[in-house]
Amino acid sequence: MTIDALRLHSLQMPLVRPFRTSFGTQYVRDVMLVEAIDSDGARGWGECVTLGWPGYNAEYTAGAIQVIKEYLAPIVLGNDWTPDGVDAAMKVVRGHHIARASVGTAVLDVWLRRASTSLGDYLGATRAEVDCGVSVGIPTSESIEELLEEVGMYVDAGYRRIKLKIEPGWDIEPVAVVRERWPTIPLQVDANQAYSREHAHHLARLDEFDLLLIEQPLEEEDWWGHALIARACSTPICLDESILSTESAESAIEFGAASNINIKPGRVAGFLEAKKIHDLCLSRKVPVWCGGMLETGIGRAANVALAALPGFTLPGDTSASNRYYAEDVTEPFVLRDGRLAVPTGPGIGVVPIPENLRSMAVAVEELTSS
Ligand code: NPQ
Ligand code: MG
Repeated sequence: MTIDALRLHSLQMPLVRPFRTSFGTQYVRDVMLVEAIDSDGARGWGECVTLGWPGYNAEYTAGAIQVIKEYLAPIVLGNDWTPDGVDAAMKVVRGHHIARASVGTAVLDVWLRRASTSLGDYLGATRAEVDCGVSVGIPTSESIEELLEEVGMYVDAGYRRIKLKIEPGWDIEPVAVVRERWPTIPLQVDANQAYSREHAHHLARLDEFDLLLIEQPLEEEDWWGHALIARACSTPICLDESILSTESAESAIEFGAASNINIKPGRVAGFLEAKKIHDLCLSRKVPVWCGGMLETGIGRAANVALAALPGFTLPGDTSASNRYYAEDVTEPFVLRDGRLAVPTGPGIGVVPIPENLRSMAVAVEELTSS
């Protein structure tokens, strides 16, 4: 299967409500969708899950586009690929995992559609639907009432797990109030690297709220720090930004830095690596769950297939389309009984709705081997 062209579709998608985390507030999602076209005209899609600026990690959308144009497209275009072959070939580009994942997933999608195989089947999904959680930002007003209103809306919608963004100054009180209102709901927090090692005893105060996990309290590369926090807290520590590969997942487990892992295919440079991390964690009895990067239906479809693997035993941030967008670029993913159905069609099982793609796109760049 020879890839003749890559089309980079840049979309601006307004969020239904501001999404504030410890690293800033997002009002619009800078989306980039990679469309891969093979020599027979078959097409595949991959979502580049970078933010518009390096707030979550060091990658950002304009940078990913440049790395794809300058370094990844010359590797991929005009050559014949298998899914693992293209991922391996792009490893010559150090880092830039999200950029590599977006191209590798588009190529994987073409390959799967030609083989009439769904991504779920290819990865080893064992479920037809997945339990869904939801990530709740810090209210821009920092009003507890506003937080309770938003959480209440998601509980009423049927989400099976609530995740609260926290940062120093917005942690103990909001968690206590939500736990008091909903004493038994599965509840966890995500700090997005906002704390330091000196906060170990402060974070241990969260132990009284029966949380599923505390996600990424410290900076990406602070392995020893996360081991220290894990010793200070009885609440399990989960890593997100720190886990870049199967080797870092194994290191996190062996160092005692994490007792469960948030898997994001973009962050680990693709779905094949995501599956490898799943398989390692399954063998070590370490629970995993599927993280979210406010994907459109393109990335969401693929994430839901991954979340259907047996080791994904915690609800993921695989929320419905309407959690973030009034209108999705694909048919919307709709929550039913707190779950999303795994797409069954070939490849990722969805495609952009042409008129939505046209109306949401702010730029399209076509890269060919000539
Ligand atoms: C996390 N996601 O788990 C990330 C953080 C995050 C659902 O909390 C634009 C694109 C804005 C991706 C804001 C969730 C984002 C983003 C926050 C990811 O750490
Ligand atoms: Mg996170």
